[in-house]
Amino acid sequence: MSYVDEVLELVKKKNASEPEFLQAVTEVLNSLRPVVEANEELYRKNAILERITEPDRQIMFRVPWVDDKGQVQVNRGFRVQFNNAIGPYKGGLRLHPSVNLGIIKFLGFEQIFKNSLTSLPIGGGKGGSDFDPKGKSDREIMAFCQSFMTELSKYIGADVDVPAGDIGTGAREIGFMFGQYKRIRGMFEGVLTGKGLTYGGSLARTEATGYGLLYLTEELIKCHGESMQGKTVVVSGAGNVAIYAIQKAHQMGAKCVTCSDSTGWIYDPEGIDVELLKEVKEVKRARLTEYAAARKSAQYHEVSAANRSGAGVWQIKCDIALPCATQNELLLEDAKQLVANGCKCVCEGANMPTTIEATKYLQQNGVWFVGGKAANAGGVATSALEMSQNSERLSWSFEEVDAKLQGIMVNIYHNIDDAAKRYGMEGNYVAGANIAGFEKVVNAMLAQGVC
Ligand code: NDP
Ligand code: 2IT
Repeated sequence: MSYVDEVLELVKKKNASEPEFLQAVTEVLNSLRPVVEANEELYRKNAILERITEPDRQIMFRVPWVDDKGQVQVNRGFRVQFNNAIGPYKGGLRLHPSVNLGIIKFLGFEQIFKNSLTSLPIGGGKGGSDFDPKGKSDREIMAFCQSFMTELSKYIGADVDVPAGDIGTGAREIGFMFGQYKRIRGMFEGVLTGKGLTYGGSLARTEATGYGLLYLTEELIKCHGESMQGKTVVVSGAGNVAIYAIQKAHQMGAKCVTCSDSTGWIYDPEGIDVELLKEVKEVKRARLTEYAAARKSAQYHEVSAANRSGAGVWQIKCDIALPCATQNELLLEDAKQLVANGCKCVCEGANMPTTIEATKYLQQNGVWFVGGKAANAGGVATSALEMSQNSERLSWSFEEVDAKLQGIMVNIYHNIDDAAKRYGMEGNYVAGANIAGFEKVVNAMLAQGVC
């Protein structure tokens, strides 16, 4: 049996109850086959694949907090520190009722390769909780965040592990967590990124994931002789990544006609009104029904058993599709619909939004497909720029950070393109990203001995 197959068997046996983690490992290891075959003896002897698929540590803890009625609530907190071969653990905190250990492990595993691709010195980690921020008062959010950080603070630090935002964790939550870290540890340091601008946050971090997604997408289609001007784009999600992806796409002359949340989706043939979307989602924290109510051209579709969340947006004819909500939201049937409608390009703003079968179908049908590890790396890259600014106790201008972000994303596109070509898989950007991300981490692991 090949080394890849042996380790895949082992990982399946050891993590049988974690489907998302197994999906992420299967996708990565399968695409690494040519690299592993070329170095089989060395990697086997050093158990590289066994080590890279086993987190350094997995921390799980109780998060008790008191709700507005005086009732004690208990959630489960997680931090998975996956690999720090090339830098301190780095990755977001997800607050969503679906969170479990397997989901945090899949995200932490992906983060190793994504962070490596940024070319910046950051290792892979992820955390979060099954806490649901929806419908909670600001006081309840603060109570949860303070309790969560009371435990998490024991395991993180500016040179150890630097968490950030993800689904359900934005500037408000990072602020509450930062305040609690400061109280407990008695120090002001860059232990979290995505901070507010008055206390060490970086300009352009809020926009970075969505903007970065578009910088990479633009480079990709430019290298295929096309431009963003006049392109029709469908986007899923209506959160941090989706909002700034839509904004940048519009700045580039494209038109985004959809967005979605967990209860419905919008088709707006005149183009999504980003300012209205920001008001509904960032300020009011409301549902997309409010967007539809305020805009004549918008058609709202409620999610139902027959119309799963996000699915509707893939039915709309487009040139480019950008899934920006959550994992496994673009299935094989959606991929077929996109191809039938003439979609040329899919770039993932979310982490693993496209299933393995859907990815294969898109690639086999000539769609330029870039996975989240490369396409959404602009968020964590800008987090690393925030860490640099914190270390030198300076803040850079918006233009400076944005220009660095753009340079990083263009560079990522060319690195993954080159890596795919080096192994005879031209145009397979999934393999290219996994190979380019893996090579740097493995070199560092080999240099550091058995650890
Ligand atoms: P937000 O919480 O800001 O927004 C998430 C959006 O997706 C919301 O519109 C939400 O709907 C929708 N959504 C979330 N979960 C589900 C679900 N299970 N079913 C249907 N819809 C859902 O998160 P982000 O925009 O930050 O994150 C989106 C994706 O991008 C995630 O995969 C995340 O891991 C990834 N990512 C985020 C980065 C960042 O910097 N923030 C960086 C790189 C990747 P609703 O409004 O109803 O909650
Ligand atoms: O998935 C991701 O890359 C993020 N949620 C951002 C992580 C970070 O540390 O900025």
